[in-house]
Amino acid sequence: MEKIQFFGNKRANILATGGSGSGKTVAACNTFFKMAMDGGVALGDDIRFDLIASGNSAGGDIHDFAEKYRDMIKGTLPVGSTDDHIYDFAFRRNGERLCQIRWMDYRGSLRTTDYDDGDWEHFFEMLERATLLIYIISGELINDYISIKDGSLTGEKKALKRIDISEEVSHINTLMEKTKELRGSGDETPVLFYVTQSDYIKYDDDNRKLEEIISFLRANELLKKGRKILCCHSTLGRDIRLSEERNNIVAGFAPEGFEIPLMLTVGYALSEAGKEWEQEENAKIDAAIAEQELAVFNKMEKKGALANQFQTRLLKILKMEREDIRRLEYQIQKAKEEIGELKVEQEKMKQNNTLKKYSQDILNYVRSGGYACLVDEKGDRVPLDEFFK
Ligand SMILES: Nc1nc2c(ncn2[C@@H]2O[C@H](COP(=O)(O)OP(=O)(O)OP(=O)(O)O)[C@@H](O)[C@H]2O)c(=O)[nH]1
Ligand SMILES: [Mg+2]
Repeated sequence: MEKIQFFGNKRANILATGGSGSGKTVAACNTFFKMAMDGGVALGDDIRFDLIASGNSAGGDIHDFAEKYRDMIKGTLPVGSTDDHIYDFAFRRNGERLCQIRWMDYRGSLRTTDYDDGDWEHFFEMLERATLLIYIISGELINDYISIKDGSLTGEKKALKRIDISEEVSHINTLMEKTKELRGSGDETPVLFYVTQSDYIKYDDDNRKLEEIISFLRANELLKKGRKILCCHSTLGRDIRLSEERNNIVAGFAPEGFEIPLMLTVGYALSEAGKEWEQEENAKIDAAIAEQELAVFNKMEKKGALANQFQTRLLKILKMEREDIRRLEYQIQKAKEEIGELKVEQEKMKQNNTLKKYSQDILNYVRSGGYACLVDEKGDRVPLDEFFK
């Protein structure tokens, strides 16, 4: 097995912000099962990624997730959360632990009133440390936006849906401002707009869904400058049918896309850790190269001074001095060779940056699914590869 070359555990923090009923708990549970069942997810024949529960409450967490998942298979959806919950996971690649993950699933009621000071502190702490800034938008809202745009919603219904959209956008803007306050205005943490319940979007094609999500973001001025902006979507089933109260699944349970926010988060964390490691190694090798270059410079000066001396004195060079020059020439040659070897080592080190390589594998996995895209501040699509650069 390949050896990991970083020091200590890399960490990723996940906080997907969204209102009550936006699908946070469904997302946590389905992500866990997608990544824990059948040995996780695969990239080609040789690479597998999976998730294990870790930490003191691992046993209880697995049990809770299993209960919820069993209920969903039998047709019952989770009731709204009454408490916040922190999950600890370890992300693995071919059985090797790569990254510790802390995932906060909070009760969306924080948008109403029942959060006390302690709850807020907890939430803000997570907002400050989250690896990506994830904003959940319901697929139903995106569909309302489409229906307003294409004229299929009119009159009072349209007016009401416009308020719903504006309420949601206001929440996101407020959160964005709060995040800036906590992390400083120079913060460049990437933003992920995560559309849950994407079965509500009237177009089945994934690309079309993503186009409509981007159109929504553009129309509502949510594409901020100076940041990488990602979009993705998930659903409990493309053709899912729920009961009228929406607490039961009538047919079509076939979850899709839930692992994508996790994969994007871990990929980004590993790529940042890889960059950090490379910078540290580079600095060490750069220092060694500078030392050798200084040695070459000093010896050239000494050699120059000796040669100069003979010329000005018009003396014949002494045997002892000739040996001095030869010794200096030899040392200069050796130092130059050493510099060459250090430069080769530097190149090799960059190629052996396994953290970057692993993050690239994760990106390749995400790209193969078509549930996510990267856009610039104008909303134009950019190749997903640019995300980790
Ligand atoms: N159609 C559809 N409905 C979904 C999907 N995911 C979640 N829902 C609906 O959304 C409801 C709430 O999902 P939760 O995951 O409990 O939402 P939450 O964000 O955790 O809500 P709180 O815990 O109250 O903050 C579910 O009971 C379903 O009715 C989906 O992919 N498709
Ligand atoms: Mg919940």
